Amino acid sequence: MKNRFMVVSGFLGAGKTTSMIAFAEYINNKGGKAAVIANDLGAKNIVDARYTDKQGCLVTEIGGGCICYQTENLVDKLRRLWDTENVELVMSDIPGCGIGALDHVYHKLNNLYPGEFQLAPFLVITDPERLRMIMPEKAQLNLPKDMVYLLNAQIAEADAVVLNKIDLLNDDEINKYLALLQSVCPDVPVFAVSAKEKTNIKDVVDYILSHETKLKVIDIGYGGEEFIAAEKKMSWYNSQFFLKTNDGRTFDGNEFISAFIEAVRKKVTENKRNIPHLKIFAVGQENDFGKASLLGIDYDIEFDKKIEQEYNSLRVIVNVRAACESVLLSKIMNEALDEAAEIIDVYYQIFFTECFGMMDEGQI
Ligand SMILES: Nc1nc2c(ncn2[C@@H]2O[C@H](COP(=O)(O)OP(=O)(O)O)[C@@H](O)[C@H]2O)c(=O)[nH]1
Ligand SMILES: [Mg+2]
Repeated sequence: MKNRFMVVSGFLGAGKTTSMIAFAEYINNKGGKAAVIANDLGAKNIVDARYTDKQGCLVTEIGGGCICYQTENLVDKLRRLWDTENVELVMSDIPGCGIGALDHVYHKLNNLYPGEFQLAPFLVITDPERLRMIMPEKAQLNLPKDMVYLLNAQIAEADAVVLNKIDLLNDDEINKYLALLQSVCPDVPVFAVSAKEKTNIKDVVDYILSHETKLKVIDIGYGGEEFIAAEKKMSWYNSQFFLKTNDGRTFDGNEFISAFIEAVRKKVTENKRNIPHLKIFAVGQENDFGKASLLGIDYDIEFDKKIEQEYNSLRVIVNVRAACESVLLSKIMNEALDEAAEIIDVYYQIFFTECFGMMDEGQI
């Protein structure tokens, strides 16, 4: 049996990580074994990798850039997973504003390592809320209009498309979105799932385990004007810090997370920018942890898990993908951390922080 590998693409917050966890769980429960690669542009401290691990999935982290540009590293990790862990499917996401992995991962693997990999259908996860940007109503979601190019280009690469988050939709809405996706990509199957509630996961898994990519050759305008316009708007911020009280008193980490996100939201809104995805992971003792997401300034904070206990110290990891210049984003994040720490009455020590624009000068 050849080694099966699948790329999972899709916009920031569409549910790539949640879907990969659901697929892996389904395969593992049936007595198989699946692994997830959490790929990110940040150097380290990837919330998705920590969260996937806490959900009981075998996970490997590939940081420091898209897997599009680390083929040898990717192949090395894949071989190791197959040799030492004997997995039947490895899935990797790509950073959520990324496009081009059909060429830069699938075609490259196929050309450079002929016969070694069985490439499962190139899967694209879509989020109904963001799809509204490309629906006839062309919803304005406070995201730069350049982002529409990314959404369309991502879908164009798909061998199969997943409409995720159907738990948030009624039947009419589901049909409306399915019709839209089918019209945008008429030759590929479209699945409707809820990765969160694990609805229809079997259908997708059965399909990806029994089909291969078509290795389409398409021009999605990679590197072109629209691509640059969209990528230029994006910045990444990652940090890891430690919170502590002065007097040993305990505090509620969930309150800190909320205060921090609200401070970020306020400042991003004032500056007329947006944050398509902010993730916070807080590590308590033993298996206690908290994880929250914000999918834009107009949405509620989503706690995927709340921290169960109060602590007098807490380690926190923050990942932000913003439609904002990196210098401004960095300032906003620093000020928001100060404000939240003051509200909860804790002090903080930062161990790691990075902030960069996708196209910043001087980046290595
Ligand atoms: N309601 C709902 N929320 C979901 C679903 N899948 C993911 N989410 C939420 O959407 C947010 C982003 O999901 P994530 O998997 O991190 O997206 P990614 O950026 O594409 O990897 C998280 O808060 C998830 O809990 C779903 O099927 N239904
Ligand atoms: Mg993710």
